[in-house]
Amino acid sequence: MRITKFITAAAALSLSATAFGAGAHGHSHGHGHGSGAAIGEPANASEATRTVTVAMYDNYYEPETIDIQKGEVVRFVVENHGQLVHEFNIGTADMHEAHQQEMVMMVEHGVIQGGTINHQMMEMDMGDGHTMKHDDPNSVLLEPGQSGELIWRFSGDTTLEFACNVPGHYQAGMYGDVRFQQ
Ligand SMILES: [Cu+2]
Repeated sequence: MRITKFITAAAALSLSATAFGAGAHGHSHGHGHGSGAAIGEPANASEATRTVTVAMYDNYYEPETIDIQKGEVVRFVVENHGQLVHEFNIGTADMHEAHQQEMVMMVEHGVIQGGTINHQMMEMDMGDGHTMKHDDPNSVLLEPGQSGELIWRFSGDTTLEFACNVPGHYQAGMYGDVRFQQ
């Protein structure tokens, strides 16, 4: 009992220390102030000037590179043609790395099992008011045969990749470059 309490306190302490450090030095990865503007932001379909279709396979994208104008609003139609659950996520390499750790937990808790997403498990309270819900505005997570949409306004201020953060997929090469045009 005492040990459990100690671990909880230590974890809380290291968490807040991390948060403080991140804020103080301005390194936030998608959840803090400022970073949203750097990677861009979600937009409305009516603002999009073109549609880009992205096909997902096991484990790669088609196309592998997407050319974007700075400030452009693009409507992505994402189709999962594979046998596994895949994600289309727009972010920096650091953001993808952080998100991969979250997705390892989703697999460990049975939220993602090969080709299926357990939505019931996703809604479950993990004990501290947090759920395994996957509702990041810069990401779509799809089962085989599903398709989804993501409308994104690109700022062009930072180097971006699109990536699948389902465990092992990024490592297998499931990412591509966003190439900004001058
Ligand atoms: Cu994938």
